[in-house]
Amino acid sequence: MATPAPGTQTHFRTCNLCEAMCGVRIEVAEGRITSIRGDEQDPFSRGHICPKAVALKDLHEDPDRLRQPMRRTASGWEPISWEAALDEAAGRLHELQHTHGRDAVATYLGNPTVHNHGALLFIPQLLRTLRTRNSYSATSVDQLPHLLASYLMFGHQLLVPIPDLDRTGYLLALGANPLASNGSMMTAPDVRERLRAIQKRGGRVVVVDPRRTETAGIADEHLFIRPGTDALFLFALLHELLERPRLERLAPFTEGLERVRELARAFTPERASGPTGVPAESIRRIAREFAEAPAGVCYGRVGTSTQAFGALCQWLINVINVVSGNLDREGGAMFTLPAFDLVGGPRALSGSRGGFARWRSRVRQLPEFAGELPVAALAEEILTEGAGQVRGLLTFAGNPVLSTPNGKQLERALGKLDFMVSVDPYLNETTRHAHLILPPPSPLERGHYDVAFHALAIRNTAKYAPALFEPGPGAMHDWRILMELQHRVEVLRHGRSVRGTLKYEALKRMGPEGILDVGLRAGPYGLRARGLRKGLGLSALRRAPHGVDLGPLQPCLPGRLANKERRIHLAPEPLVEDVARLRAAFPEDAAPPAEGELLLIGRRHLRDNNSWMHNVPMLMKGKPRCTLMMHPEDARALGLAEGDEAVVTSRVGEVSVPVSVTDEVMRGVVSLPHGYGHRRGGVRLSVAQEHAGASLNDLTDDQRLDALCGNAAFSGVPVRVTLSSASAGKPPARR
Ligand SMILES: Nc1nc2c(c(=O)[nH]1)N[C@H]1C(S)=C(S)[C@@H](COP(=O)(O)OP(=O)(O)OC[C@H]3O[C@@H](n4cnc5c(=O)[nH]c(N)nc54)[C@H](O)[C@@H]3O)O[C@H]1N2
Ligand SMILES: Nc1nc2c(c(=O)[nH]1)N[C@H]1C(S)=C(S)[C@@H](COP(=O)(O)OP(=O)(O)OC[C@H]3O[C@@H](n4cnc5c(=O)[nH]c(N)nc54)[C@H](O)[C@@H]3O)O[C@H]1N2
Ligand code: SF4
Ligand SMILES: [Mo]
Repeated sequence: MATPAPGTQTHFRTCNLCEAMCGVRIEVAEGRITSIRGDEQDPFSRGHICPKAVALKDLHEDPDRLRQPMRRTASGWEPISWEAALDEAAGRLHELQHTHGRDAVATYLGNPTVHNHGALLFIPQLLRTLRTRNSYSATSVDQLPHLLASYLMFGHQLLVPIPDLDRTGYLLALGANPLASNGSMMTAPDVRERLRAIQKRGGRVVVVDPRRTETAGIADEHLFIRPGTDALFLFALLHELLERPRLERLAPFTEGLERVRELARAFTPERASGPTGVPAESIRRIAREFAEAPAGVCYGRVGTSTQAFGALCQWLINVINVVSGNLDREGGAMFTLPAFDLVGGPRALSGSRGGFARWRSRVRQLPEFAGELPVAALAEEILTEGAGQVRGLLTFAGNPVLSTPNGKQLERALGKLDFMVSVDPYLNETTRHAHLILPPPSPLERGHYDVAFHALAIRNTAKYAPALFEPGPGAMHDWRILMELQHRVEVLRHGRSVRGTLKYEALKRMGPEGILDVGLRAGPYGLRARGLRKGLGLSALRRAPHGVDLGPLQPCLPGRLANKERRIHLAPEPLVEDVARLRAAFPEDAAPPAEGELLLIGRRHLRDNNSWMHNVPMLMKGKPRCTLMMHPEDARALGLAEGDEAVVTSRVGEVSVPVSVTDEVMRGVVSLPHGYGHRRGGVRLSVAQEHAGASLNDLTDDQRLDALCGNAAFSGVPVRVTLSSASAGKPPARR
């Protein structure tokens, strides 16, 4: 390791940009970052980082990043004071709720919320105060099916089984591309090396994906699957595994095996093979290999979640892990025991267990989950008049115009709101519709602890990093913004009270670090486990700047099951009932897919991060990434060649993008990344606008959902593709 130059300070942190929790080593000289590297002493990430880590510097220094509250006026955006901004925001939200009822104000929480312990710990109070049924988040364009399956089967939405990657002998991965995403609901820094290690141990990695992804590229086997048909594949696999179920130690506390057996009976590999495109022999062989592996794990992520049968997929994946004896066993799918425990900790610090369909959305009757409605309903709740119509919106760390289905419609809806406030560091496609933008400081100006991702990691670890820089004099942290809004609304509603003031002052003094400390001390490695002096708290973490390793995941069932009866429910009623919908969607005598029909899927690139990191120049170098991948035979049939501009049309919209011809995607499937589409007026993202691309979510459909839980069904949107008039007429070679 090179010795830093004199005057240089070295800081150790966790990168907060994706779920991998890589340790970074940041050198600072004279207040400026001079280098960002992997922290080789981090016991979990062992020095690994990806190209996005260096963006921590660019984000911190980005001149487009807002540094004070902004107010939209007839003549443009004007800076205003925090006091005035918070008063106005709280005042308008309160007024709308007072006049039109609680549900007139909606909230939307985006992905970075989960990477920010201050936000995570302070959001619940604001939501409890607003108490609107119109509460939305990125959950319903992402992992809602996982949470629903965990809630129904294990009693807690956050009791999510995690692949025990470092000890497994067989990884069957569906709809996940961890080599690009760095792993999701499977925090595993340096996932490439960890997958290689499975192979070195003599194990196998099998990838099921409509695209031969980067992960498929290093796997032992890749199977193409038609988008949206994974539930059939999984049922067929289950059908085979049920010939010799091995529940072993799970048997005494597992219910519903017979019910599952009845349901799976009809789903033979032959039945699945037509619609999925996976040969029946392959399904049988994989079932055999999986059953015979010393320990194996089936894992499905975004591709199996954001589809019409997403909840069935996540349920079936859990069932497969149970009946093969792989749940809660080394090398299988295991549960974490994080230091800040949202599942088994004290109630005041716990995440909600969940809750399903206790109410429904006003317009389309979509079900609630854990207090939230599916975000695909947000636009219609704003646009449809009547009692309970949404008139005000708070967005927090989200860009739903680019990240939720039918973004164009949502954009139209945002323009109709009486009031909108966004807590966000950027003036982007969503926040430009706000009346007020309240920007937090950069991530390097706050402490960091991964409350969420330690709970989803393949190993129990804990790590805290203090702020690297002091926030500027006029800065206000996310948690503080949330708290100030909450307090102001409370005071407007009920007047000042001694109790309210004391609570406000106490929380302000504690801050997120104070709550974190209490949560750690109350947690499984805290006071109870190790006593006052040795118990893990914030001070112990401060003394361990590279993080603390708490060991591999441990079997913990039935004790950790969170339902009253402490049982695994293999056949929860809502999921069992939904199987009829699967049967109806794929009748046995179904006609083969129509010639010329193309199904659109998404993709992620290592250098992107959803919609919000396209303003980092370094990450945008090289060939444009927002291209439509298309199989050579489909391209030929449509008269399209590499680089042609194609017009892609779906039920809801149309975009124009360059074609990239590749047999990486299966025939009949086209792929476009999400998070692009920055060429909209009024945004302040100078670099992103030069690499604007088109938004995938101008094509995805707010009416295509997983009908059971309302999660967006992004996978397999039917589209038409034609040569754009701009490209037509030019010979392919020179187009
Ligand atoms: N078609 C299609 N659509 C998808 C997906 C897909 O695979 N296909 N993926 C979906 C998934 S998995 C997700 S999670 C969603 C993400 O959806 P969103 O969360 O709505 O979108 P992001 O692009 O992550 O936007 C994050 C926003 O947070 C802001 N931000 C960044 N850091 C902070 C911070 O510290 N504090 C605050 N207050 N704001 C911050 C950024 O400026 C940006 O505006 O997109 C979904 N959309
Ligand atoms: N570089 C980068 N990293 C990220 C993000 C990012 O935007 N960029 N986003 C972060 C977020 S918010 C999340 S949630 C995670 C997501 O992490 P992953 O789930 O690993 O994300 P993807 O790379 O989108 O992988 C989804 C895969 O599903 C495939 N797929 C699409 N439809 C289907 C289908 O019907 N069936 C099957 N079997 N496969 C299908 C796609 O081809 C794709 O390869 O990544 C996180 N990490
Ligand atoms: S993999 Fe994720 S956590 Fe690691 S450096 Fe890259 S963005 Fe950061
Ligand atoms: Mo996500």
